[in-house]
Amino acid sequence: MATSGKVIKCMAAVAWAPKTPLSIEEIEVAPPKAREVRIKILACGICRSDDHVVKGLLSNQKFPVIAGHEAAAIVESVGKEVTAVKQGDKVIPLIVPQCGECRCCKHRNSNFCIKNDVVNTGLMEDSTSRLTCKGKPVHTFLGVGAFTEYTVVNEAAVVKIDAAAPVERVCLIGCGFSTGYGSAVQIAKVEAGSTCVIFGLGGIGLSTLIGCRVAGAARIIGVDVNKDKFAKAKTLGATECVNPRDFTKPIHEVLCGMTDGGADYTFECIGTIDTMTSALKSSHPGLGTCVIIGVAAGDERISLDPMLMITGRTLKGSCFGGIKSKDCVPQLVADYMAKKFNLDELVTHTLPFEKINDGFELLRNGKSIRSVLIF
Ligand code: PAD
Ligand code: ZN
Ligand code: ZN
Repeated sequence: MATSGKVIKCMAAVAWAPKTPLSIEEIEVAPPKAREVRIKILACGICRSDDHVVKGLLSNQKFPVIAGHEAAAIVESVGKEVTAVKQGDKVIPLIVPQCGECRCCKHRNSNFCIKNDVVNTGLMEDSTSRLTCKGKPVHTFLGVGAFTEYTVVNEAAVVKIDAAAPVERVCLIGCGFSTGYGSAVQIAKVEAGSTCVIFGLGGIGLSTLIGCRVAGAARIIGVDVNKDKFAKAKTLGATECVNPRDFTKPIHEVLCGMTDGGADYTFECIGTIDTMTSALKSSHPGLGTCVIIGVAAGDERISLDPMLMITGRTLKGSCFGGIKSKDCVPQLVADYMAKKFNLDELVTHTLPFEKINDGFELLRNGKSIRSVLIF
C-alpha cells in the first residue's frame, strides 16, 4: 500500500483525562517496528471495559489513551520478521495475545499469555507508543487501542480471519462474545442439564447466556436491575429473569431459594464487589462454581468468608473467556459463519465512528447491548 513505511495521519477518539468526553483528533501512527503489525480498523464495539478506561476506574491506566478493543480490521502493513499475517488480511486484534512461547501459552489450560497488557502499560513491548497526538505519545488499551482509524499491535496480538466475515458482527468475537461464551464453555465447563445464574445481562452476560445454552443448561436465570434487559435474555434462552430491586431480602437468598440451595454455575458479568460476593453465595455448597468476569474499579477489594470456599464452592476468574486467542478466534468466526450462534441480537446500535460519544451514552443509560462503530 502507498502508506507502507510512512507515518499515517488519521482520526482517533482520544481520552485526554478521566471523565471527559472523547475528543476526535488527528493523530500520527508510526510504521510498525519488527514483529509489529499496523492495522486499519473497520468496525469496533463499545464494551463496558472501555467505559472503565474513560472514567479512570482502572488504576494503572495512563492518559492520554485511545480505548477500544473489540475490533475487526485489515492489515495495512507489517514490520520486519512478521510471518503470521500479511498486508490485506482481514484480522481481529487480540486483547489477550498468544505468543506461543511463554508458560501460559504452553500450558494446555491457560490463555493468559505473558505478552498481555491487562495491567495497562498502554505501550508497545519496547515501552514506547506508535501513536502520537499534538506531539504527545498516546497510550492504548489492552495492547490494541481501536478507537482510531489505524493502530499498531504486536504480532502475537493479531490473527487472520475469514475474509468474507462481516466486520460489524465478528468484531464482537474480539472481546464480548468470546469472553462470555468462553466463560461458560471453557472456564466453567457448564454441563448439560445444569442450573446457571448470570448476574448482568449486558454484552458479556448475554454472551455467557449463549454459551450456557449451547452447553445444554436446563435452567438459566438472568439477574439484572434493568428489567428492559429481560426480553432479549429470554429470546437468547434465559428460562427466568429476576430483578434484585423487586425483593427485600438479599438476592443470593432469593436465588438459592429458586435453585434448591444454589446454582451449579454462577457468572458475575457486572463488575461490582457486592454482585461478585452475591454470585459466589448463589452457588451451591459442595458443588457450585462461580466465575468472576466483571472488572471492578482498580481500588476495590473483595472480602470473603473463607467458609464459603471450605464448604466446597469453586471461585474462578475469566479473562477473555479462558480461550487461547490465536487458536480459537478464527474458529469462532468460522462457527459464526456456519451459523452455530448468532451475534445479531447483541448488536443494538450501529454508529459512524464520529458518534462514539453517543455510543457511550447509550451504554451508560442502559439502552444498548453493543453499539458497533463503523469506520
Ligand atoms: P454492560 O454495562 O453492558 O452490562 C452490565 C449489566 O449489569 C447491565 O445490564 C446493568 O443493568 C447490570 N447491572 C448493573 N449493576 C447491577 C446490579 N447491582 N445487579 C444486577 N445487575 C446490574 O457491560 P458489559 O456486559 O460490556 O461488561 C460487563 C462487565 O464485564 C464489565 O465490568 C466489563 O469491564 C467486564 C469485562 N470483562 C472481560 C474479561 O475478560 N474479564 C471482558 C470484557 C468485559
Ligand atoms: Zn471488552
Ligand atoms: Zn504467550
